Amino acid sequence: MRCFFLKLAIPLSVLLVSSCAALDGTPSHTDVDAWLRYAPLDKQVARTYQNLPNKTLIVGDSIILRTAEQELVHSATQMLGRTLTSAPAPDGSMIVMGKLGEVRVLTALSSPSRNLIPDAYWITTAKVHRSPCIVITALNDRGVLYGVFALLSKIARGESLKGINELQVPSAPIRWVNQWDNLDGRIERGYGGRSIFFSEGKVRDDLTRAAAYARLLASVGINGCTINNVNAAPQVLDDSFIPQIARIADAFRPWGVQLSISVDLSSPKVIGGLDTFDPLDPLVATWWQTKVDEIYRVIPDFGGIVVKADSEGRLGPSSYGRTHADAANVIARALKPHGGVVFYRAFVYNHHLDWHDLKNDRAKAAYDNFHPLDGTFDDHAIVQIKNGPIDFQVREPVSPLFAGLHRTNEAIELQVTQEYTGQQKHLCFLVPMWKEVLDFDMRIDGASTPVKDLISGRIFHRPTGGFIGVVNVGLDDNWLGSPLAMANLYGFGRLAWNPALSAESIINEWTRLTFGADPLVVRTINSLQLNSWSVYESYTGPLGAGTLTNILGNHYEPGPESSEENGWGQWHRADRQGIGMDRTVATGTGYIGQYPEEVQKIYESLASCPDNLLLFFHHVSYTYVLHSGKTVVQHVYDSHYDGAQKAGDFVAQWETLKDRIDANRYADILDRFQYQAKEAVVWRDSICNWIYRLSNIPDQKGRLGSAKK
Ligand code: GCW
Repeated sequence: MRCFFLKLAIPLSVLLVSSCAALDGTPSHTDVDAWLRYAPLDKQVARTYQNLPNKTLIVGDSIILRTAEQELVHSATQMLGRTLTSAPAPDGSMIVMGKLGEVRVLTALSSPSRNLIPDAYWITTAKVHRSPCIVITALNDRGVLYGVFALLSKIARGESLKGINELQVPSAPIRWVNQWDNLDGRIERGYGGRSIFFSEGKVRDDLTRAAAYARLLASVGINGCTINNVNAAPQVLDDSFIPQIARIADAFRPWGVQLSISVDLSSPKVIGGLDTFDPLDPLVATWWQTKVDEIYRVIPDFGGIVVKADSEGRLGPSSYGRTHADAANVIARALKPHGGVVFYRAFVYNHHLDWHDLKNDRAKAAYDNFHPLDGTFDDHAIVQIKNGPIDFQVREPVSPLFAGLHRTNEAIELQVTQEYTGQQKHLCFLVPMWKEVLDFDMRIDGASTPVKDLISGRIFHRPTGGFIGVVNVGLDDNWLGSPLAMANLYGFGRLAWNPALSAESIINEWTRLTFGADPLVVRTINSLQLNSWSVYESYTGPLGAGTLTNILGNHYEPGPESSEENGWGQWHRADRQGIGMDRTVATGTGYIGQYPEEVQKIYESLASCPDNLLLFFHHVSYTYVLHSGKTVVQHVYDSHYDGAQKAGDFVAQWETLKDRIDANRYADILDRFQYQAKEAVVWRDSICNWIYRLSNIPDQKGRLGSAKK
């Protein structure tokens, strides 16, 4: 195989992360390229781009613009089978890239259809010295890079560029990922190998994968990455560590990805030599300011700081009787002069709750802790809120805190790494779930107030806000440990950019980019992905019971009993009479009272509570009849048998793709589906057996033979 783009002046970093594709159309890939494989197009499709200029021109100069041009030259060359080259000056028909003001010096552009904002891009056509050109422009360099990726994505998917005039605006300024990497190289809840950043307490010498990660992130518009675990080691702020982190920022910079770090709130004491970390102590404030200034000296585009405090054993402001706002603000004030932000996580709860007390409820914790502080956080602080009130379960209602902060910036935290949803061993495409969360209408004051517009800051006119994805990619070739799971990372980025996109259109893009245009391949993979969340839910945790996994161990195997009778508060309250948490205002924990009135009404009444969240909100008998007409216990049996059957069917669906995709990926994914099919049966039998033991009510269809012990 001959690597065509070797002839071009491509920097080593780009070469190292790129696949060397055959020009004869033979599919070739490396997993590392994920959806950026840019496979050579079918000759006929390639011909439809014959009018695409062969020359590129950047107007202005910056590292990001140069990256954009190199990406365009090498990727378009690879797909189209003809050489694009960078022109030093205007020269006939070209693809012109640059900031709007600078491009306008070269050519008279019409007005964009909407106002551009930072990171938005506009791809249009114009004449430069009478030659027709494609123009990719934006207010900032990063926007130009995003425009280049958008153009390449269109070509890769065979979309026409005729008369292109497209302006895309991101939904929110914050579109970040978090990595839970430890400095020793392990990753908390990571299923894709060791850290791409750290090894043995140091930043890795070879940061090739960090650069490749930034490229993937930039391709879907993600503009920030927090590199270390929220359970942060204080050493990350050591004077000797900061220059090491700066090397990672250097790897990110060409792709416009801002680096940020998680810190331990007790750092002023633990590594700073002070005898306190009280956020209201002036010495502590000075310590944070000095530390942040030191970081900006070596990382001028540093993004900010993430804080997990007073949660799961982490120290926090409660040590000094201070509030979360006090803790967030001391760091926010240090960051403000540099334009950085602090993300303060709302995942604060007591994990020693008394389970005997039926009024206790972990789900109430975020709202109880943060709602009273609304309006006391600085503008450079953002409260980072997990999508649900518990912890990334397969189904939860949305966190009521999204509606509980009107004078505070907020960001939603979604989990790309499948901690409770099959750990990349089971297929579980999460975009349909995230869509439900983002589209959920909180009905604040009876008005339309969907979560996506609350987090963007649009509803309450907040200066900032947005999206955080906990990703946890690792050194494995396919990043997340499974090729199909990469659709979740792609989907997270696309939704953060535009939450109005449908799950169908997102997966359709991803499949075409990753597997090509064969209609059967596209149809089959799209359908597998789109069905996977509901299938996973049906054989693991239906009716809003939460994932019935082993919460004390690996969060993977079935283990419903592990949730009960301990302080973690993930109770199902399942006994011989019934199952479910009574979270009503009338008789339960009162959690439902944290929602705006119209939403409260829906959940409080059994008549209007949706079946899929019934056990989250209500304690009912096993014979309670659902809206579907089935009893709870029969639904559990049916859903587990149905789900396991569907997971088994995934194998046959995949087998229809034999010889239609490359043999390696075909075989690898087949193995995974075969494994999942077996695991789904283990889940089915385990949960059916459990509910039978509790309820003593047999399956009407007499299927419990294999399950009943
Ligand atoms: O769900 C829990 C995870 C922890 C994680 C924590 C958090 C980083 O099991 O591993 O810790 O959430 O989000 O802080």
